[in-house]
Amino acid sequence: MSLFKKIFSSDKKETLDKGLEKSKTSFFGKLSKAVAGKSKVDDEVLDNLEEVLVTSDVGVNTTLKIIERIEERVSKDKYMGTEELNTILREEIAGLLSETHVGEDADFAVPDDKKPYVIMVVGVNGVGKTTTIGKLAHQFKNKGLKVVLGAGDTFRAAAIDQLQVWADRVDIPIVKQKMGSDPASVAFDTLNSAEADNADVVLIDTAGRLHNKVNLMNELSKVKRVMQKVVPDAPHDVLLVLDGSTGQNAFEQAKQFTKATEVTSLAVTKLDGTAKGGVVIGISDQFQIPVKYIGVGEGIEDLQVFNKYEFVDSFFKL
Ligand SMILES: Nc1nc2c(ncn2[C@@H]2O[C@H](COP(=O)(O)OP(=O)(O)O)[C@@H](O)[C@H]2O)c(=O)[nH]1
Ligand SMILES: [Mg+2]
Repeated sequence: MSLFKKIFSSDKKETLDKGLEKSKTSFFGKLSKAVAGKSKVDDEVLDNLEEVLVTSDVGVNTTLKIIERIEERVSKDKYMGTEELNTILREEIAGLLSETHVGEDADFAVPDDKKPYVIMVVGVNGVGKTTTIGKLAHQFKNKGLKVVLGAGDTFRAAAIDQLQVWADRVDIPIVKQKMGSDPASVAFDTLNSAEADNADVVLIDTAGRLHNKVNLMNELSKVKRVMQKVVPDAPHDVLLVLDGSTGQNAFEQAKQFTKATEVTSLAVTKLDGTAKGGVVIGISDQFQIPVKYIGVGEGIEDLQVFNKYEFVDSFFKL
């Protein structure tokens, strides 16, 4: 418990609690019903718990894993009461979650031995890529980092304009070309400009066309290859953005993108608009890719570094 205390900054906790309001009220309501009138964890409680986890979009595989672990603990500790179930469930879920930042460093940061540090942001249309880039740029800038944006979603004019709006808002440079131009060429220009300006972080937006896996794969590989002409080990991070409110669909997208390119981290957005925040638990367990950021609103401050303790704590708080 003291660990929890240490890593929580109270401001951030408040926004996280608020952002996850829907998820946690729903999860808690269901969990309370699952154990109502029961004094000990028996098969019926476990069945109900299974249903709660599945309907919170934790996913079938991860749910079964959690249930198995709880069963194991129940069989060792024959008279486990329902009030202990909460604590144990929490422990098991926290144990499942992979995470990138631990403890005091749970903050927006990039390794300082890579300059510029290149983040390529991928994901299907509408999941929140551009918004997440804007919010991230804002956080990095606040940390004193020099940030450059690359408008690599050249598919729609509106996509370029939208990134421009964020660049103006955060007051940082953007590199762009006309609609329909080659995304790899935009990425190339962006990296050159970042090197010339001695920038610390580059965020590259991409188009999210998933209609054809081979096309997607080719396009992303080309963007990578061309970037490597400027920065040989770029991209340092391929951040896949998933819309947390789409539940099982987010799992499907994660499956497709991890097949098309090497995804190194995840951002799960729109957790404020869903009662199904459990998707974060299932996705990090199933894909073994760390969830780095979570989006809890449309505003510039509504992005958080994902921290499993805070998340689980928020999820389980009434
Ligand atoms: N409620 C909420 N809306 C979000 C969040 N992230 C993005 N959005 C909204 O989702 C919509 C699509 O976002 P956009 O960044 O354009 O997605 P893109 O097509 O992947 O670039 C916009 O209306 C955003 O304001 C979030 O965390 N919460
Ligand atoms: Mg976009």
